[in-house]
Amino acid sequence: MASPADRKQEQREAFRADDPAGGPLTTDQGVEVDHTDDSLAAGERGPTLMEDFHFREKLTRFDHERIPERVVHARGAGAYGYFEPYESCAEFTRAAFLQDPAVRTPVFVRFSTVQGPKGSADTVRDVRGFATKFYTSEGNYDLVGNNFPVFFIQDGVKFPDFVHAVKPEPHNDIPTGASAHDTLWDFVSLQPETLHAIMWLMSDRAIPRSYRMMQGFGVHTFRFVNADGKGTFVKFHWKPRLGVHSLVWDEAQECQGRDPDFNRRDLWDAIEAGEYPEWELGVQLVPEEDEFAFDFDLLDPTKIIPEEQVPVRPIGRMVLDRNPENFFAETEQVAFHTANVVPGIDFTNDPLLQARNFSYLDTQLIRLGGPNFSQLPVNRPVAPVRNNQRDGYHQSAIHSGTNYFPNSLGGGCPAHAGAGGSAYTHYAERVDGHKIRRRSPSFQDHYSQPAMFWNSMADWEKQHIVEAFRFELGKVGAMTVRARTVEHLAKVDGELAVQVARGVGVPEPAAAEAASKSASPALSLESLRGDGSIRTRQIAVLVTDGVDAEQITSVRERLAAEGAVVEALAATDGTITGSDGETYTVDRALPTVASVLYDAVLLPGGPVGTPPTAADPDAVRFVRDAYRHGKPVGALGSGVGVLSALEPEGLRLSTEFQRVVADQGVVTDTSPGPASEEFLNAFVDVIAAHRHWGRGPVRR
Ligand code: HDE
Repeated sequence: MASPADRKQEQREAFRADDPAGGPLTTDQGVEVDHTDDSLAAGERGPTLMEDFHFREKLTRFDHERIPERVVHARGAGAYGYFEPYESCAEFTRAAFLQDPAVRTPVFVRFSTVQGPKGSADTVRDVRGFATKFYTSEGNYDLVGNNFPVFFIQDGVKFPDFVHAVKPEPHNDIPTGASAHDTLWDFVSLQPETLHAIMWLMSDRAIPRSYRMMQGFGVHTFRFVNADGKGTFVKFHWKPRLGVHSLVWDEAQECQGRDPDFNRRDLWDAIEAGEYPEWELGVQLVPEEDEFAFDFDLLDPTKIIPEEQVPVRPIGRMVLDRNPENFFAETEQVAFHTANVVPGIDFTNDPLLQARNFSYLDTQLIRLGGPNFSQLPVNRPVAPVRNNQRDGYHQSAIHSGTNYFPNSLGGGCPAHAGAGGSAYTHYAERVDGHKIRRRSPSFQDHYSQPAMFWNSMADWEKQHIVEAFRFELGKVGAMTVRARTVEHLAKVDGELAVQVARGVGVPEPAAAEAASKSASPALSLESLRGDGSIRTRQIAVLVTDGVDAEQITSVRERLAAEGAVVEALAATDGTITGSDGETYTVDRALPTVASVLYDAVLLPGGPVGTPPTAADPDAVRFVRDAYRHGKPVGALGSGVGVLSALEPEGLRLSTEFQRVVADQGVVTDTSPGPASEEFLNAFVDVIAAHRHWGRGPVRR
């Protein structure tokens, strides 16, 4: 098999084959074009001539540049990388890419939002797609997952209904990228199987800080099959090394305007900077004998297996280390399909999975314009392809020889691989039953797991969920829909329902017990801090002329050593003059950025008694927003004055020299000069914690 480096090179060449750099402009037929600034006309002011084949070709090609966007998951960002297993998984699966820690399998991953069109904003409240194509030696394996472990419906026949309901409303195509509208909530209120995924959607998981900081889940129960043909149920989990972190709703909304590309820019920039995102692949394994050992059905995609019940076993890691060369060729044309499996990985009878196994190939036939899309470089397996499938739109292979089987004229090729060897063998599950159109009774409990999710949340997470329900239902015009949804919430948890009812003006339901008292601590963001590092966090340092240069340098050096990205922001671009008389480069002008684009802010001081940035309304707003969004704030020397001017309620600030105070994620030290070790340690700690909840208001 080609090494990842060879594969990279091969893919690059595949793209460049038609695009040799350096030569003159040509037509698609390779005829050189003298220039492309004027069309051929009959005289200087005369009509354009049909004869101008270059003009016609150029316009025609342009007119046909667009292909249909994905019917869901239209907006995405992708990257290449590799996967390597920690050890052989032969006991459970014969999949070749899960056997040898020395073998790296190339991957392409596409992250996406679901509801919005290709040009919508990144930070909407939505599920995120997390689809991985493994180019294994045995053929392509696609793990087409999401950042939620459960889905909204149990049977794929309802998928068009669900998607119609969540997509913009049909009469006016509003809202873009948002779930806060009548048709979605009408559907939800009539379809309680959606409730578990809805709880996730209302949680902070639906507004990730970064694609690099979210989990991925295969959702369905799949099946591993080992070389002896023994099956084991398996659920797939991706865990990000940097931990799981989210935005707060207010900033997510502001981000939609400040930087609609917030998540994909973050992915791109990190990879360009050599900060390769990394996830651990984990599996929950359930022996076949235990199929009925749970109080839910393993085939029901609206259920999780709590990690406390079946621990997640880490089996390998994935690193994304290369951005695509061309968005359209790779990220847009990549075609995932749940039915792309390799020997050792098989399906279960999850009805949602079975539907997906039909839908993905079907959608690609129209989206990519015919059956030959697997020849596109991003989709092409590294394993050899030999079969009698022929022709069709956009065929780029030149097949020779016979095209049928059996044949003798072609030497009997391609021959059958034969059972038992390296060929894919479908798991010999026994199936029998009557044809019925009815949901299994084992799929009927729609409230226990949403309740478990709710019970597992920290207080601040519960608060955010209540606020999200209030926002979403508050946007729903039909009061009957609001009320019906709250009635369902009452069956999940009485307190949740009461809190939501109060916010959206519907009758409070009678107090009810939680549908389940169980909790799974692994579901809370509190338990998903990752490696606890501050790598790639974006830290803004607000500077102005006269700023204490020693302070900036000491903080910059330490944060950079920890892997954070530090940017100096000033009222205008160019340079500022520090207290030492030296000039320092400004990274960005404040009016071009906003606090929502950073993870933390530092306010250095100036000459004693002068809060240098206090006079700049952009700087004051920046700090106020960072504070309101729970972000770490550091202030040194007279910089502390900017913070105290905001009169933060109940917050303790440093008031005397040489005294570091850390309170609610705000670290202050009024001392002039370089930041002390104590200050730096405390500032790094509060950045690592990401957000700090429960702060009181600040002066507006
Ligand atoms: Fe998808 N889904 N889906 N889906 N899905 C598509 O395929 C579908 C479901 C997911 O980055 C489509 O190529 C059905 C669950 C991702 O290119 C389409 C059902 C999960 C992506 C389709 C589901 C997903 C898609 C649209 C219910 C998480 C983006 C374009 C039976 C486990 C992949 C395309 C990418 C894309 C169908 C439910 C994840 C129409 C019928 C559950 C990440 O084929």
